[in-house]
Amino acid sequence: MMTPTLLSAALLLLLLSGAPAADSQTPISINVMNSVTNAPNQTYSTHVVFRGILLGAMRRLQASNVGFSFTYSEDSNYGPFLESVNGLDRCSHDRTYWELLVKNGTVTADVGIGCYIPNANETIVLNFKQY
Ligand code: B12
Repeated sequence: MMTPTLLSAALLLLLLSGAPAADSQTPISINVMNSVTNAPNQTYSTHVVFRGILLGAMRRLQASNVGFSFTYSEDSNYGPFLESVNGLDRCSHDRTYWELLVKNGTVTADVGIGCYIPNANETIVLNFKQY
């Protein structure tokens, strides 16, 4: 049987080798598209921390003053709902919204910006769209 000292040393080794540091950076890109007007796309680079949410990366990007801005409202059931990107607001009257596409734009996310956890080097698409 392992002594308590050996057990602690083994646990420490496991922690040091396997788990990334809490502040490790996972690079991602955010691509802003407009399928209503076909305005030119804008692409930004940012990062999430280990297992961090997309909203964190969007806040970081906004704070870095590279021309990316966004607003969101809080839904009591589903959390943050993306309302505007770079000054362009969704509009109920025009039936427009900001769609969230993940996995390099190939998949419609089944959760919002407050729940989605991007993978390393993934491109996230924020697409202005009509429903
Ligand atoms: C209609 C609908 C929409 C419409 C809402 C506008 C409208 N007026 O029709 C539109 C097309 C805009 C929409 C968008 C999205 N939706 Co939606 N939507 C629904 C749906 C089918 C019905 C909601 C509803 O009308 N409820 C009845 C009304 C009376 O209740 P309500 O609380 O007022 O409803 C509001 C909220 O549900 C909110 N809402 C709708 N979708 C979402 C998504 C998120 C993340 C948030 C925070 C709020 C929210 O808008 C509704 C109208 O104001 C539900 C599924 C369902 N059957 O419930 C999915 C649902 C809520 N949506 C979902 C998702 C994932 C999205 C998107 C993230 C999809 C995407 N990848 O782009 C986006 C939101 C992106 C963003 N901008 O943040 C998921 C949420 C799951 C989760 N745990 O996060 C659901 C449950 C469907 C699913 N995939 O299972 N959606």
